[in-house]
Amino acid sequence: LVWQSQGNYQDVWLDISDEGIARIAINRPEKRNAFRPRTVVELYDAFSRVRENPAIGVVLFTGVGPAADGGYAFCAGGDQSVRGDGGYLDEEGVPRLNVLDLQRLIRSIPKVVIALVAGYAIGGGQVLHLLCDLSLAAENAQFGQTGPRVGSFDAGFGCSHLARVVGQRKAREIWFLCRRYNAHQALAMGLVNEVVPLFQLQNEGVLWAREILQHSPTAIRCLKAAFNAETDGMAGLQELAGQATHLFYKTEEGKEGQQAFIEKRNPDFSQVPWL
Ligand code: 2NE
Repeated sequence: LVWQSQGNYQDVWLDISDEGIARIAINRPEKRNAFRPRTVVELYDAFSRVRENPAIGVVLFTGVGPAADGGYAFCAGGDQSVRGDGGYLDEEGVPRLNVLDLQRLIRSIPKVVIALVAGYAIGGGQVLHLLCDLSLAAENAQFGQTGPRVGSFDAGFGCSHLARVVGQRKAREIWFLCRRYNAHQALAMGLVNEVVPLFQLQNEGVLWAREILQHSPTAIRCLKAAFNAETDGMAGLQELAGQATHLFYKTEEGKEGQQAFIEKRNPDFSQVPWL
């Protein structure tokens, strides 16, 4: 697999492969890949670039590591050292952490996002991993919430989607007790799809991606939208509806409507059966 680096980021790596796979990594290993506002802006930009690239079908989302002290992390959540009055402060001193926008982008991007978790996925980092379509954990992965301990919480997808993935009892345990869970515990509760040795994590992600990439892009895109539609209310239905409109535009029937407008004539749908 040949990777080509893209973007001019400080906190993030974006690599595009020649096989339809992108890799996005948080690059703050000395902070266990905790995100600050800049990190979120850059992640949003990287995911948006990938969204616009029709050659890419699968995104591997991970954290750079190990750090100089040998520690691994997918992401340790919000960077507590930049938390000020009203939230996480950006370089202008404004609380501007658009991580909820990023969560929605990961959910709505019409490609498969696979989290590759080595080390810690804690707090907002655990939520980001949760919102990926699939999650592969290295043997050293550790998951958990700390919000009630550090004065924070995610009452959005971080609760509702977690409860859908692991069940109400386990989700409440995770948030109320703030314990840590190892990779095998995470597998047992359905939080991850598979546990693999650390050295094999990226390879495994590439194997899963290659398998997905053999399948129909339209089917995968519509299925992802369908899974979201079931849980995301009107916004979820909107995504699925967008896929339906996209398919309709490709039909003779859809094209006739547009062509008739351009040619300033009445559309002729007489050949279209009322199935
Ligand atoms: C992640 C964890 C368990 C790792 O522990 P360990 O022992 O392996 O490493 P250590 O020494 O704690 O951390 C290494 C360096 O990373 C920094 C640490 O401060 C340390 O830096 P130095 O002291 O060496 O300079 N670091 C790690 N996590 C950080 C963070 N989140 N912010 C800033 N610096 C961080 C352990 O480090 C840990 O428990 N981290 C904190 C996890 C946490 O509480 N995250 C925030 C949850 S709230 C949240 O993410 C959130 C939300 O609830 C709602 C909306 C948005 C965000």
